[in-house]
Amino acid sequence: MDRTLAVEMRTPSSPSGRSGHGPVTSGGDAMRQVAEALRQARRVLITGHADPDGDVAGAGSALVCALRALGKEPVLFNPDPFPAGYSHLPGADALVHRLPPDAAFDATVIVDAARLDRVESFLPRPASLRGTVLWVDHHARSGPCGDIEWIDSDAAAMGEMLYALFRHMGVTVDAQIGMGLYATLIADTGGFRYESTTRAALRLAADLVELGVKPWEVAQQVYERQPLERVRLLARVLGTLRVGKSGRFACVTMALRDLAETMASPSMSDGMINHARGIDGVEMAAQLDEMGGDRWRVTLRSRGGVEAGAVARIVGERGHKYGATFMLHGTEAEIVRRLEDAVDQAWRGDVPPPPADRGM
Ligand SMILES: [Mn+2]
Repeated sequence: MDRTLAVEMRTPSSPSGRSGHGPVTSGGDAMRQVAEALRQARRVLITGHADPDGDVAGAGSALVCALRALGKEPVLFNPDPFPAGYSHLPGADALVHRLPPDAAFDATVIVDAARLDRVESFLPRPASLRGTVLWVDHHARSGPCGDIEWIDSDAAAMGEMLYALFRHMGVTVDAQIGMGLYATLIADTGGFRYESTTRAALRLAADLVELGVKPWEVAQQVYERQPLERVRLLARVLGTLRVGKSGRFACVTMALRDLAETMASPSMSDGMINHARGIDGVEMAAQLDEMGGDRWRVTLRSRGGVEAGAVARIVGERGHKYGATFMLHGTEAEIVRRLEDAVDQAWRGDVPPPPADRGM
């Protein structure tokens, strides 16, 4: 597979704010530089985007286990809990939601974060406490994010990158480490269903099974240990299902009182929108989350025929091919109508061009 390994030049505005090592040029050595920085480190902070998904959780689990095996002192941090299905992975019990104000690290590994502003607010301050900042991601990034930036946009999940890293570092990938890696694959390929289910992802899954990972064991943890509150919330959210006249648009709503009355947390609604998208004939699903006042967070999920980004542009927002998330103001009925009209408009191909300066 044609891999793009990008290493960006350090700039004075890099997140650690240090200017210790020389400029890094582009080439295939990003992973080796991450490995070298980890080799030299003792205390390593591991984090990812807030409101973590299974990719962040699985990567955190695997990194904790691998770094412990190397005799390091990893600290796994996120301001928010891991999703319930991913909280029982090996090493995930080490997750902390608070760092001592003076906690200092030799290196900070940031995984799957896509944008620096998704993590910067909770990284240790001053930046010198972070040590060398290692940015490991499969999302394109904008602007400098780390002292060493390793981006592989072909990787289906963090697990693919970490498996290569661990092997390069001579870590024996056992079933413990493998479970976290496998969990990232499940998370980001939707259980080996999405377009991201590449040959490389399936090959890695097979390798991990050979190393002792039990797919049914991981799948049970991820899919079959749901909190009762989540299933109660699902029942309420699905009860709001509406399908547009054309049959191409389906929408569900999560009201604040649904959360209050089921005692569920907002992140538990993750994935519910897929029930709406999964209806035969539906091209675009939306979930409206009530935020209070007249604010609603809109999540769009497409099956690919109508791009979520196109629908987002019609309502003045932005998004990707398969998904978009943005805020809208209005009544629930107004927003549903607006989105339904936008989906029909996008279906006809009547879409404003993307802004030139925004590569999505
Ligand atoms: Mn990911």
